[in-house]
Amino acid sequence: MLKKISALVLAGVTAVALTSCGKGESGAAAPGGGKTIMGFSQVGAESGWRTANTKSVQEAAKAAGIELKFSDAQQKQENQIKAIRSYIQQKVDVIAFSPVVESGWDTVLKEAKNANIPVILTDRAVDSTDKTLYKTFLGSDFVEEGRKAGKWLTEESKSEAGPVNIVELQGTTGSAPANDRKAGFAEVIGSDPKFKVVASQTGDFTRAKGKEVMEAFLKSTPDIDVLYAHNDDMALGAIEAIEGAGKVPGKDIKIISVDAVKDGMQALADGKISYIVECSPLLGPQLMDLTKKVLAKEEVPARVVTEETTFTQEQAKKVLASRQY
Ligand code: GZL
Repeated sequence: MLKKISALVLAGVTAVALTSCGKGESGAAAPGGGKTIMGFSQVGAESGWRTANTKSVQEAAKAAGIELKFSDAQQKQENQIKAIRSYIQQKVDVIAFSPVVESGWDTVLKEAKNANIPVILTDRAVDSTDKTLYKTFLGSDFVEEGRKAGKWLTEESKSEAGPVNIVELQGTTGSAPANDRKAGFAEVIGSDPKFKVVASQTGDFTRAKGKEVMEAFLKSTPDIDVLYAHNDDMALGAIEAIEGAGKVPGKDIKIISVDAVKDGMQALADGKISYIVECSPLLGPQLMDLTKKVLAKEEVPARVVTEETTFTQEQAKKVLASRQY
């Protein structure tokens, strides 16, 4: 009899140990019964890039055996903060998110830290000076993406005396990609006075807003030579506006874009876009690898930069069929 009771007690202790192994320091049983649970707050579904990024995260979580609690913030910071607080309440094992804008995160990240829940930044950065508020930041170097765009234009325009009139469709106001892609591009073209950014406004990373703002640029700004769009969706919207104004995109107005999503690469292959700087959304597998290391208390780099390239029209024609997104 005694043997039977001790076996049951042992089994009970083992079960509790197994369920609690899915929760960090606090040892509380993981609601998922032992599986690692990630709370993920996504920016929204504003672009082809975002859709591909969401797919990558969801598929990678499944492949890694990580239970994903996913929320779409519809590009609103307050929705992301609510989602993060909800994940803290649910005592998830780890929180990952792509901050829609750079500022305003310290309070909620301190709440996650106080709850012993590690946070991983993916895609976009925050401007918090307290680097202990998150374990690592996985994503592209947006300043470098802007520099690549500027370097291509500088080379492309080297035989032109100028002025080269540029309009710029910025990403979401206050977001890291908008701030940094603008800065990197300006850093490169700023050394040559022939380049004039004659108009610059946010198109919020969406096709519809990109079209609307480009229509306004075409009405108010004579002699546009170049459009620099911070993402393909805004570039594709601008193409509709340019064609609606009776001009030829890629010829009358050269277009430089960022992302290299399928529709953007098709427009590049068709000659409507002139050059695309790649920004890979396929961050899911690396995010899950980093998550496992963080939960195993292994050292992870403070910054993991995504590897990515650039595409000319000729290169786009060659790779279009094999693109993953
Ligand atoms: C960049 C990402 C940006 C994309 C846009 O990493 O945050 O947001 O460039 C997307 O297409 O909307």
